[in-house]
Amino acid sequence: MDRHEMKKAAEEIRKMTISAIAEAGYGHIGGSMSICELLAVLYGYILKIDPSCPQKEDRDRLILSKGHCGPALYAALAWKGYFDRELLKTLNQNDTRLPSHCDRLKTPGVDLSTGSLGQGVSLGIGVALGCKMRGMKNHVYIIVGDGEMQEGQVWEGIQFAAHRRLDNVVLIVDDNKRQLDGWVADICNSFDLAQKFSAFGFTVFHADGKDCGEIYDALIMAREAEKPAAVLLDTEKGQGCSFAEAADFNHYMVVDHEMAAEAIREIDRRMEEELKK
Ligand SMILES: Cc1ncc(C[n+]2csc(CCOP(=O)(O)OP(=O)(O)O)c2C)c(N)n1
Ligand SMILES: [Mg+2]
Repeated sequence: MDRHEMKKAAEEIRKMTISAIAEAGYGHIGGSMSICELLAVLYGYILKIDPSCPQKEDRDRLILSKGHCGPALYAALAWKGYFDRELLKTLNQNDTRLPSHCDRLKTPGVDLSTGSLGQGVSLGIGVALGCKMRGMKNHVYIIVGDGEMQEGQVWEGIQFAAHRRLDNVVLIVDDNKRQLDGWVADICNSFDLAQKFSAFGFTVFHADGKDCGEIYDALIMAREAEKPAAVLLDTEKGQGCSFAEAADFNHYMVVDHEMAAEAIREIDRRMEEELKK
């Protein structure tokens, strides 16, 4: 797998996300930035999907349980060819097909409506059970926030997936250390997520969430595991976007065109350096 190509895709998705949020004027930048590498690997190399047939029955499913990060998912879907990139300019506008939070009835490629934290996990596990019951061989990938892991509903779902040995479930935690208004460890510590997942009957994998190669390897192993799998991604909220990395509060920010242009210039510089390696 070409790591440069994966990184290029991640940076492209990052730039598209920043531009879309700047066009809207504000948005959930922090948690969108921390999943750009993950989305590039999923949409570029892992998901068995067909953008020309978004409803294909036996497709893999991708559920963004942290549905407030819709902007990054839309950028990845546009990058993959589900719709025209121009549509990203309508993010969160009146009557848009790209609302701030994910809506499966509005956006081609969105498998589940999300935004109420916790629900995407239990709904996604229900989808995985349904796929199994129909004898399908696909996988259901669920992206959950580290703050979101505080929701009780998440653990009900995890227990159920383990009980039914749903080996088609891959639950990916975006461990960016921050939730809405502070550090997860200060607000309500999750303690050792790997130990908790193991105790609940999941197989656990780790990856550096900035390293596309590591993400790819972890997802491949998770997909092949004989039990439901969790992938814990070590990320940074705002990652790869200069103004978001620098901000004390980066969950949701006002973003103007100048900020976006500067951040994009930096990404381009970084990519040039990367390609020289
Ligand atoms: C049930 C529920 N409670 C509260 C919120 C408001 N809310 C939106 S995002 C967020 C913080 C989520 O933190 P985390 O899961 O860590 O996501 P990330 O850091 O990736 O943005 C909160 C509290 C919500 N969307 N749903
Ligand atoms: Mg978080």
